[in-house]
Amino acid sequence: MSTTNTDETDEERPETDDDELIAEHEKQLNDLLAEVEGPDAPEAESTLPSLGLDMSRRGLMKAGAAAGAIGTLAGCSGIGSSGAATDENSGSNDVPEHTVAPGEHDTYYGFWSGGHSGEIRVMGMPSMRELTRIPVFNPEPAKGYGFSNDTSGMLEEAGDYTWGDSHHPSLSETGGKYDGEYIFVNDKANGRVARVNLNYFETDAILDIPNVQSVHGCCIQSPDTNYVFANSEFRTPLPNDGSDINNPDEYVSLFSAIDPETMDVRWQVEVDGNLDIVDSDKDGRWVLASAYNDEEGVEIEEMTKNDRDFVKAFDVPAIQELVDAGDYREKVNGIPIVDGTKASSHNSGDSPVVRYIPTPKSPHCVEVTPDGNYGIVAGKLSPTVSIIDIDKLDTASDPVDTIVGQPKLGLGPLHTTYDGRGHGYTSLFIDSQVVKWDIEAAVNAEKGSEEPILGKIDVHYNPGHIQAVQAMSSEPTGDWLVVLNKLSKDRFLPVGPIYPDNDQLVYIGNDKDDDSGGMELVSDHPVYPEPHDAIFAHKDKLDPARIWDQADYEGEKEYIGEGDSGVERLDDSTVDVKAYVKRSEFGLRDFTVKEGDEVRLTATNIEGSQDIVHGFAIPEYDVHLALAPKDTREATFTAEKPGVYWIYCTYFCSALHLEMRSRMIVEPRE
Ligand code: RUQ
Ligand code: CUA
Repeated sequence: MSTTNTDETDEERPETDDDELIAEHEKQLNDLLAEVEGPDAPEAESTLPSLGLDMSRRGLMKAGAAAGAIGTLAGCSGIGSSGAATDENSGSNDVPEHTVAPGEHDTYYGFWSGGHSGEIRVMGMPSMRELTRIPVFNPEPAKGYGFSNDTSGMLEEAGDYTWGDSHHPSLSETGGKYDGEYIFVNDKANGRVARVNLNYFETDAILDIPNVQSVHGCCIQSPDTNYVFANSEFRTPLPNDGSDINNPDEYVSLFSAIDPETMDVRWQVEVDGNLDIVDSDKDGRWVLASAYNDEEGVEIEEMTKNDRDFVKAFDVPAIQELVDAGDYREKVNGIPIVDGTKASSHNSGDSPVVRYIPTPKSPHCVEVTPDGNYGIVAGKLSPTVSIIDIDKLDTASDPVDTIVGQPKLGLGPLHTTYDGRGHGYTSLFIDSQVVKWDIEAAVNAEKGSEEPILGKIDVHYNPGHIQAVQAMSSEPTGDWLVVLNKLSKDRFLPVGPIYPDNDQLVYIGNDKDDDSGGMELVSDHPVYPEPHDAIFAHKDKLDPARIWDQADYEGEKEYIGEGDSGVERLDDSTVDVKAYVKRSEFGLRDFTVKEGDEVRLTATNIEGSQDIVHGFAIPEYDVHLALAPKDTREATFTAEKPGVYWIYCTYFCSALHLEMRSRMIVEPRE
């Protein structure tokens, strides 16, 4: 539909002071507009005050299409050759600055799941500058993650995998608003959910969910984060212990409710079909899960056979009541399993605890609108999205009646996000476009109508997730949106056969009656595979610590102050080593242990100045602690090899950083 992109999309409009040339172009454009629209044509809706140029995209498109004049325009010296004024993506005068000047801060935090790089990436928005990374499912040396006893112990207890596939980050909420406390994110690969503490920007818990294999959908319960929900995508035998292996009919998908404080599973619900993505309503009652394999097939042809799959709507308080009353089928691995299948007695009466809503076809995501009125299910193999009226989940006698709209948006709809002004923005994977549409218009239109479409833009290429700022909360800001494109093809310098993905920033603050509906693509950002999804919060929603507060680990780890360094032999084969760390010294200039000793090292960075981090690295022992100010970490290892091992600091902390050294001496045992 639209042709809004060129290869120069991320270039800034160059300033020009050639007023004469501009005036001439302005005249040409106005002449064209007059020719196309007649003398009564309305004033073009956007102006270019800095250039004194009255030119709208719509005007251009119309002029171009009707008069075949795009070529003429592009041929104009100055405009076409500069790639500026005819560049439709940066052609708006009223897109706010998206670059951030040196020393200035971004307005928003963006948290990207890292996909199979297993992490969370933190970006500033709208600059899209990467601020940091938070390792979650993978050991990561820069932050000493997986190298200190607490972090390596956490990874070991969570299955001891060395990788994960982080998919759907959810910010914790209080009263429907992001409270800046936690991010929860799932591991699609190993069926886990992790919690990231946003005071320290550090993963503080990982739950390996029993009875499930792959967790795809993950969300918090709005409005107060009383649960975290996780959908198992791959159907497996229950328990998966060798029984029913050749009996796919007996495989199940489970909906898990997790306690966000203890990070334990409270209960699981078995359903028919599978479970894909999940989102919560805004009132703490219904949770909607999409599904694409109600055929319960194990091969692709089987999985895509039917024209409909069932969205499952879970009545969470009702399920919790069943569990509290002991009204569940059995416990497997200690977890109460509630029967949520279609044939379950809990689903037979007027108030089913799981409603099965048929939607076309192998649908992908479900995202609830910020006002909590609708759950929008993208059709994936159908060009439609289905609008589920959440109030009707309680009242409709036939689940089909909960679907109150089904606009036809384009090919391969995957995800939808919101601006809080009544618009949906849906990614179209196959069309490589974003479509903007009017939600209430879609409710009022015939099913299958294209009327609700307000505009489309091309994106590059094959978008998956799409997220606008704070769109998952009740407070969308309606200004920026990011499209996470799976392919980048020709957009960047080639870097070998594994290409970066392409995250594109789009401004959505202008609602315009043009081909794009006012959407403006403003920048491209190559990203390391595969940022899967993202969530954004205003910077005022977070208040991260600048240095550690030792009270936060008191009782768990010892703070090693300036006078506390030393070596203590506990028994013949165990040695305690304690060292403070500061610029530019380790509290122990050296220490001696015996071959075969278990060394229990505790180190504290006693500095109070922010941003002075020290590393505690012991070559050949795989020891690396990253010590932020006032932080303490422990590492336990066996001193297997006699010799001298230099200890050094990995963070460049002072002019004497290279000299900041110590020695571990391992004496041969007689
Ligand atoms: S799902 S690309 Cu893994 Cu988030 Cu839709
Ligand atoms: Cu401490 Cu470098």
